[in-house]
Amino acid sequence: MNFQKILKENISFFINYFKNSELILCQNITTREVLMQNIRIAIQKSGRLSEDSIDLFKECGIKLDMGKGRLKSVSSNFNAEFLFLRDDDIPGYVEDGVADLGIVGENVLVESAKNVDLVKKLGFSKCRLSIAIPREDSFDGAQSLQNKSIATSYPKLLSKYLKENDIKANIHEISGSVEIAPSIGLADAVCDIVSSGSTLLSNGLKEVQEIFKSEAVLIGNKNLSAENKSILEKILFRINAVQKAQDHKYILLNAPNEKLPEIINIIAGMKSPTVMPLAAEGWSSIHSVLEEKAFWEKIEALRNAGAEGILVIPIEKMIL
Ligand code: PRT
Ligand code: ZN
Repeated sequence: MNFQKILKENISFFINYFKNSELILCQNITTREVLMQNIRIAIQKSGRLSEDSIDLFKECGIKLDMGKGRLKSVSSNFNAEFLFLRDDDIPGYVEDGVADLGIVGENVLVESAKNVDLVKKLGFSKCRLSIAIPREDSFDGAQSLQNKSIATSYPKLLSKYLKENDIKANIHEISGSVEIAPSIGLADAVCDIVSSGSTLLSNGLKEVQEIFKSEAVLIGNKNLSAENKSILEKILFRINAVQKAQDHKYILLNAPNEKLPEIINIIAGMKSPTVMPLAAEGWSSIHSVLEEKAFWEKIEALRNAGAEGILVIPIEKMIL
Protein backbone atom coordinates (compact mmCIF):
# COMPACT_ATOMS: atom_id res chain seq x y z
CA MET A 1 0.00 0.00 0.00
CA ASN A 2 1.55 3.28 -0.95
CA PHE A 3 1.56 6.40 1.17
CA GLN A 4 -1.04 8.22 -0.98
CA LYS A 5 -3.50 5.33 -0.67
CA ILE A 6 -3.11 5.21 3.15
CA LEU A 7 -3.71 8.94 3.37
CA LYS A 8 -6.76 8.78 1.10
CA GLU A 9 -8.35 5.91 3.06
CA ASN A 10 -7.77 7.60 6.41
CA ILE A 11 -9.08 10.93 5.21
CA SER A 12 -12.26 9.33 3.90
CA PHE A 13 -12.59 7.47 7.25
CA PHE A 14 -12.38 10.75 9.17
CA ILE A 15 -14.74 12.54 6.80
CA ASN A 16 -17.31 9.76 7.26
CA TYR A 17 -16.75 9.71 11.02
CA PHE A 18 -17.42 13.44 11.34
CA LYS A 19 -20.35 13.29 8.93
CA ASN A 20 -21.94 10.57 11.07
CA SER A 21 -21.35 12.32 14.37
CA GLU A 22 -22.77 15.52 12.87
CA LEU A 23 -25.77 13.50 11.79
CA ILE A 24 -26.16 12.05 15.29
CA LEU A 25 -25.84 15.54 16.75
CA CYS A 26 -28.47 16.92 14.36
CA GLN A 27 -30.72 13.99 15.09
CA ASN A 28 -30.36 14.65 18.82
CA ILE A 29 -31.28 18.29 18.49
CA THR A 30 -34.26 17.60 16.26
CA THR A 31 -35.43 14.70 18.44
CA ARG A 32 -35.29 16.91 21.55
CA GLU A 33 -37.01 19.80 19.82
CA VAL A 34 -39.64 17.76 18.04
CA LEU A 35 -40.42 15.17 20.72
CA MET A 36 -40.17 17.23 23.91
CA GLN A 37 -43.09 19.56 24.21
CA ASN A 38 -42.95 22.60 26.45
CA ILE A 39 -45.01 22.75 29.62
CA ARG A 40 -47.03 25.99 29.64
CA ILE A 41 -46.86 27.95 32.88
CA ALA A 42 -49.12 30.95 33.53
CA ILE A 43 -47.78 33.63 35.85
CA GLN A 44 -49.09 37.07 36.77
CA LYS A 45 -48.12 39.70 34.21
CA SER A 46 -47.64 42.52 36.68
CA GLY A 47 -48.61 42.69 40.31
CA ARG A 48 -47.75 41.37 43.72
CA LEU A 49 -47.05 37.81 42.53
CA SER A 50 -44.98 38.58 39.43
CA GLU A 51 -41.53 39.22 40.84
CA ASP A 52 -41.54 36.31 43.31
CA SER A 53 -42.89 33.94 40.65
CA ILE A 54 -40.13 34.91 38.21
CA ASP A 55 -37.50 34.71 40.96
CA LEU A 56 -38.69 31.24 41.92
CA PHE A 57 -38.12 29.92 38.38
CA LYS A 58 -34.78 31.72 38.15
CA GLU A 59 -33.66 30.13 41.43
CA CYS A 60 -34.70 26.81 39.93
CA GLY A 61 -32.28 27.52 37.07
CA ILE A 62 -35.11 27.97 34.55
CA LYS A 63 -34.40 30.96 32.33
CA LEU A 64 -37.29 33.15 31.25
CA ASP A 65 -37.16 36.39 29.39
CA MET A 66 -39.85 38.76 30.59
CA GLY A 67 -39.31 41.63 28.18
CA LYS A 68 -41.56 44.67 28.54
CA GLY A 69 -45.05 44.08 27.16
CA ARG A 70 -44.40 40.41 26.37
CA LEU A 71 -47.30 38.00 26.78
CA LYS A 72 -45.31 34.83 26.14
CA SER A 73 -41.75 33.63 26.60
CA VAL A 74 -40.06 30.32 25.86
CA SER A 75 -37.32 29.26 28.26
CA SER A 76 -33.95 28.89 26.56
CA ASN A 77 -32.73 26.10 28.88
CA PHE A 78 -35.83 24.16 30.03
CA ASN A 79 -38.91 22.69 28.37
CA ALA A 80 -41.19 25.46 29.57
CA GLU A 81 -43.14 28.28 28.00
CA PHE A 82 -44.46 31.14 30.14
CA LEU A 83 -47.73 32.99 29.63
CA PHE A 84 -48.06 36.37 31.38
CA LEU A 85 -51.68 36.95 32.41
CA ARG A 86 -53.93 38.71 34.94
CA ASP A 87 -54.04 36.60 38.08
CA ASP A 88 -57.85 36.25 38.05
CA ASP A 89 -57.71 34.56 34.62
CA ILE A 90 -55.06 31.99 35.57
CA PRO A 91 -57.26 29.32 37.29
CA GLY A 92 -59.64 29.29 34.29
CA TYR A 93 -56.82 28.95 31.77
CA VAL A 94 -55.32 26.09 33.79
CA GLU A 95 -58.71 24.36 34.05
CA ASP A 96 -59.24 24.65 30.28
CA GLY A 97 -55.71 23.40 29.55
CA VAL A 98 -54.60 26.62 27.81
CA ALA A 99 -51.90 26.57 30.50
CA ASP A 100 -50.69 23.39 32.19
CA LEU A 101 -49.52 25.08 35.40
CA GLY A 102 -50.04 28.46 37.02
CA ILE A 103 -49.14 30.52 40.05
CA VAL A 104 -51.91 32.41 41.90
CA GLY A 105 -52.87 33.46 45.39
CA GLU A 106 -54.83 30.74 47.18
CA ASN A 107 -57.57 33.37 47.72
CA VAL A 108 -57.98 33.73 43.93
CA LEU A 109 -57.85 29.96 43.43
CA VAL A 110 -60.60 29.20 45.98
CA GLU A 111 -62.76 32.15 44.92
CA SER A 112 -62.55 31.06 41.27
CA ALA A 113 -63.92 27.59 42.18
CA LYS A 114 -62.14 26.15 39.13
CA ASN A 115 -61.46 22.45 38.90
CA VAL A 116 -57.64 22.38 39.10
CA ASP A 117 -55.07 20.70 41.36
CA LEU A 118 -53.34 22.63 44.11
CA VAL A 119 -49.87 21.21 43.44
CA LYS A 120 -47.74 23.09 45.95
CA LYS A 121 -47.87 25.95 48.42
CA LEU A 122 -45.03 28.31 47.57
CA GLY A 123 -44.61 30.31 50.78
CA PHE A 124 -44.61 33.85 49.32
CA SER A 125 -47.31 36.56 48.97
CA LYS A 126 -48.71 35.58 52.34
CA CYS A 127 -51.84 37.50 53.33
CA ARG A 128 -55.25 36.99 54.92
CA LEU A 129 -58.85 37.68 53.97
CA SER A 130 -60.48 39.49 56.86
CA ILE A 131 -63.66 41.26 57.92
CA ALA A 132 -63.09 44.87 58.96
CA ILE A 133 -65.51 47.42 60.39
CA PRO A 134 -65.36 51.17 61.20
CA ARG A 135 -63.00 51.78 64.13
CA GLU A 136 -65.76 53.16 66.39
CA ASP A 137 -68.11 50.17 65.89
CA SER A 138 -68.14 47.23 68.28
CA PHE A 139 -67.77 43.58 67.33
CA ASP A 140 -68.86 40.61 69.44
CA GLY A 141 -68.17 37.77 67.06
CA ALA A 142 -69.83 36.78 63.80
CA GLN A 143 -73.31 37.59 65.18
CA SER A 144 -72.45 41.30 64.98
CA LEU A 145 -72.65 40.95 61.19
CA GLN A 146 -76.30 39.77 61.24
CA ASN A 147 -78.32 41.73 58.62
CA LYS A 148 -75.35 44.01 57.86
CA SER A 149 -74.07 44.84 54.40
CA ILE A 150 -70.49 43.79 53.59
CA ALA A 151 -68.47 44.96 50.58
CA THR A 152 -66.00 42.47 49.07
CA SER A 153 -64.30 41.18 45.94
CA TYR A 154 -64.52 37.67 47.42
CA PRO A 155 -68.26 36.85 47.54
CA LYS A 156 -67.78 33.05 47.54
CA LEU A 157 -65.30 32.97 50.42
CA LEU A 158 -67.41 35.47 52.37
CA SER A 159 -70.70 33.57 51.85
CA LYS A 160 -68.99 30.36 52.99
CA TYR A 161 -67.92 32.06 56.22
CA LEU A 162 -71.38 33.60 56.76
CA LYS A 163 -73.10 30.28 56.07
CA GLU A 164 -70.83 28.39 58.48
CA ASN A 165 -71.70 30.93 61.17
CA ASP A 166 -75.40 31.03 60.33
CA ILE A 167 -75.35 34.73 59.48
CA LYS A 168 -77.66 36.47 57.02
CA ALA A 169 -75.92 39.49 55.54
CA ASN A 170 -76.07 41.47 52.34
CA ILE A 171 -72.96 40.97 50.16
CA HIS A 172 -71.96 43.91 47.91
CA GLU A 173 -69.58 42.58 45.30
CA ILE A 174 -67.14 45.25 44.12
CA SER A 175 -63.95 44.73 42.17
CA GLY A 176 -61.58 47.21 43.83
CA SER A 177 -61.09 49.92 46.49
CA VAL A 178 -63.21 47.87 48.87
CA GLU A 179 -61.83 49.70 51.90
CA ILE A 180 -63.65 52.96 51.09
CA ALA A 181 -67.12 51.29 51.03
CA PRO A 182 -68.09 52.11 54.68
CA SER A 183 -66.96 55.76 54.46
CA ILE A 184 -69.11 56.39 51.35
CA GLY A 185 -72.12 54.66 52.88
CA LEU A 186 -72.04 51.64 50.54
CA ALA A 187 -71.59 49.03 53.28
CA ASP A 188 -71.34 48.54 57.06
CA ALA A 189 -68.24 46.35 56.82
CA VAL A 190 -65.67 45.08 54.33
CA CYS A 191 -64.12 41.70 53.65
CA ASP A 192 -60.76 42.28 52.01
CA ILE A 193 -57.17 41.09 51.71
CA VAL A 194 -54.95 42.33 54.53
CA SER A 195 -51.20 42.17 54.70
CA SER A 196 -49.66 44.82 56.98
CA GLY A 197 -53.06 46.26 57.98
CA SER A 198 -52.09 49.83 57.08
CA THR A 199 -54.74 50.22 54.32
CA LEU A 200 -57.50 49.41 56.80
CA LEU A 201 -56.01 51.74 59.37
CA SER A 202 -55.73 54.67 56.98
CA ASN A 203 -59.37 54.20 56.00
CA GLY A 204 -60.65 54.31 59.58
CA LEU A 205 -61.28 50.55 59.74
CA LYS A 206 -60.26 47.80 62.17
CA GLU A 207 -59.72 44.13 61.39
CA VAL A 208 -62.09 42.03 63.49
CA GLN A 209 -62.14 38.56 61.97
CA GLU A 210 -59.76 36.62 59.76
CA ILE A 211 -61.70 34.25 57.51
CA PHE A 212 -59.04 32.82 55.18
CA LYS A 213 -55.22 32.51 55.14
CA SER A 214 -53.54 32.72 51.76
CA GLU A 215 -50.18 32.35 50.06
CA ALA A 216 -49.02 31.85 46.48
CA VAL A 217 -49.74 28.36 45.16
CA LEU A 218 -48.68 26.33 42.13
CA ILE A 219 -51.77 24.94 40.42
CA GLY A 220 -52.01 22.33 37.69
CA ASN A 221 -54.41 21.06 35.08
CA LYS A 222 -56.20 17.84 36.16
CA ASN A 223 -55.28 15.98 32.97
CA LEU A 224 -51.59 16.61 32.43
CA SER A 225 -49.98 14.43 29.78
CA ALA A 226 -47.40 11.87 30.98
CA GLU A 227 -44.69 14.06 29.48
CA ASN A 228 -45.89 17.19 31.28
CA LYS A 229 -46.15 15.20 34.51
CA SER A 230 -42.48 14.31 34.21
CA ILE A 231 -41.54 17.95 33.50
CA LEU A 232 -43.61 18.95 36.57
CA GLU A 233 -41.70 16.40 38.66
CA LYS A 234 -38.44 18.08 37.62
CA ILE A 235 -39.82 21.52 38.52
CA LEU A 236 -41.03 20.27 41.92
CA PHE A 237 -37.66 18.66 42.65
CA ARG A 238 -35.98 22.02 42.02
CA ILE A 239 -38.58 24.03 43.99
CA ASN A 240 -38.13 21.68 46.96
CA ALA A 241 -34.35 22.14 46.87
CA VAL A 242 -34.76 25.94 46.76
CA GLN A 243 -37.34 25.95 49.59
CA LYS A 244 -35.26 23.62 51.77
CA ALA A 245 -32.25 25.92 51.31
CA GLN A 246 -34.35 28.96 52.29
CA ASP A 247 -35.45 27.18 55.49
CA HIS A 248 -31.90 26.31 56.56
CA LYS A 249 -28.58 28.01 57.31
CA TYR A 250 -25.05 26.63 57.21
CA ILE A 251 -23.25 27.18 60.51
CA LEU A 252 -19.53 27.02 61.41
CA LEU A 253 -18.22 27.45 64.94
CA ASN A 254 -15.19 26.77 67.11
CA ALA A 255 -15.35 25.05 70.49
CA PRO A 256 -13.02 23.52 73.08
CA ASN A 257 -12.95 19.74 72.68
CA GLU A 258 -14.41 19.05 76.13
CA LYS A 259 -17.56 20.97 75.09
CA LEU A 260 -18.08 18.97 71.86
CA PRO A 261 -20.66 16.44 73.18
CA GLU A 262 -22.90 19.23 74.55
CA ILE A 263 -22.58 21.33 71.35
CA ILE A 264 -23.20 18.37 69.05
CA ASN A 265 -26.30 17.58 71.09
CA ILE A 266 -27.64 21.12 70.52
CA ILE A 267 -27.16 21.07 66.77
CA ALA A 268 -28.24 17.48 66.31
CA GLY A 269 -31.36 17.06 64.23
CA MET A 270 -29.94 16.90 60.74
CA LYS A 271 -27.16 14.45 59.92
CA SER A 272 -24.18 14.23 62.24
CA PRO A 273 -22.13 17.47 62.12
CA THR A 274 -18.60 17.67 60.68
CA VAL A 275 -15.92 18.06 63.39
CA MET A 276 -12.38 19.07 62.41
CA PRO A 277 -9.36 19.79 64.65
CA LEU A 278 -8.12 23.39 64.74
CA ALA A 279 -4.42 24.29 64.69
CA ALA A 280 -4.86 25.50 68.28
CA GLU A 281 -4.44 22.51 70.58
CA GLY A 282 -7.65 21.23 72.25
CA TRP A 283 -10.04 23.08 69.91
CA SER A 284 -12.26 21.93 67.06
CA SER A 285 -14.28 23.49 64.28
CA ILE A 286 -17.84 22.22 63.87
CA HIS A 287 -19.89 22.57 60.66
CA SER A 288 -23.58 21.84 60.41
CA VAL A 289 -26.95 22.92 59.02
CA LEU A 290 -29.58 24.57 61.22
CA GLU A 291 -33.29 24.99 60.59
CA GLU A 292 -34.32 28.63 60.31
CA LYS A 293 -37.32 28.30 62.65
CA ALA A 294 -35.32 27.23 65.75
CA PHE A 295 -32.33 29.27 64.71
CA TRP A 296 -31.93 31.97 67.40
CA GLU A 297 -32.71 29.62 70.30
CA LYS A 298 -29.99 27.26 69.07
CA ILE A 299 -27.45 30.06 68.58
CA GLU A 300 -28.03 31.21 72.18
CA ALA A 301 -27.72 27.67 73.50
CA LEU A 302 -24.49 27.20 71.50
CA ARG A 303 -22.95 30.38 72.93
CA ASN A 304 -23.93 29.34 76.45
CA ALA A 305 -22.29 25.97 75.83
CA GLY A 306 -18.97 27.63 74.94
CA ALA A 307 -19.13 28.00 71.14
CA GLU A 308 -17.06 30.83 69.69
CA GLY A 309 -16.50 32.45 66.30
CA ILE A 310 -19.94 31.42 65.03
CA LEU A 311 -20.38 32.00 61.29
CA VAL A 312 -23.80 31.67 59.65
CA ILE A 313 -23.98 31.32 55.88
CA PRO A 314 -27.04 31.20 53.58
CA ILE A 315 -27.44 28.02 51.54
CA GLU A 316 -28.26 28.33 47.84
CA LYS A 317 -29.71 24.86 47.16
CA MET A 318 -30.24 21.78 49.35
CA ILE A 319 -30.50 18.39 47.68
CA LEU A 320 -31.10 15.66 50.21
O1 PRT B 1 -53.79 42.91 37.70
P1 PRT B 1 -54.08 41.60 38.34
O2 PRT B 1 -55.53 41.22 38.31
O3 PRT B 1 -53.18 40.51 37.83
O4 PRT B 1 -53.63 41.75 39.88
P2 PRT B 1 -54.48 42.18 41.16
O5 PRT B 1 -54.40 43.67 41.29
O6 PRT B 1 -55.83 41.54 41.16
O7 PRT B 1 -53.69 41.43 42.31
P3 PRT B 1 -52.43 41.93 43.18
O8 PRT B 1 -51.22 41.98 42.32
O9 PRT B 1 -52.77 43.15 43.97
O10 PRT B 1 -52.33 40.72 44.20
C1 PRT B 1 -52.06 39.42 43.78
C2 PRT B 1 -52.14 38.48 44.97
O11 PRT B 1 -51.18 38.88 45.96
C3 PRT B 1 -53.45 38.48 45.72
O12 PRT B 1 -54.44 37.69 45.10
C4 PRT B 1 -53.05 37.94 47.08
O13 PRT B 1 -53.00 36.53 47.03
C5 PRT B 1 -51.62 38.45 47.25
N1 PRT B 1 -51.49 39.59 48.19
C6 PRT B 1 -50.57 39.65 49.20
C7 PRT B 1 -52.20 40.72 48.22
C8 PRT B 1 -51.70 41.49 49.28
N2 PRT B 1 -50.70 40.80 49.86
C9 PRT B 1 -52.28 42.79 49.54
N3 PRT B 1 -51.85 43.45 50.48
N4 PRT B 1 -53.22 41.18 47.46
C10 PRT B 1 -53.74 42.38 47.69
N5 PRT B 1 -53.32 43.20 48.70
C11 PRT B 1 -54.01 44.54 48.80
C12 PRT B 1 -55.37 44.45 49.47
O14 PRT B 1 -56.38 44.20 48.51
C13 PRT B 1 -55.51 45.85 50.08
O15 PRT B 1 -55.95 46.78 49.13
O16 PRT B 1 -53.24 45.42 49.57
C14 PRT B 1 -54.08 46.18 50.45
C15 PRT B 1 -53.84 45.77 51.87
O17 PRT B 1 -52.46 45.74 52.16
P4 PRT B 1 -51.93 46.20 53.61
O18 PRT B 1 -50.49 45.86 53.62
O19 PRT B 1 -52.16 47.68 53.71
O20 PRT B 1 -52.72 45.43 54.64
ZN1 ZN C 1 -56.53 40.31 39.85
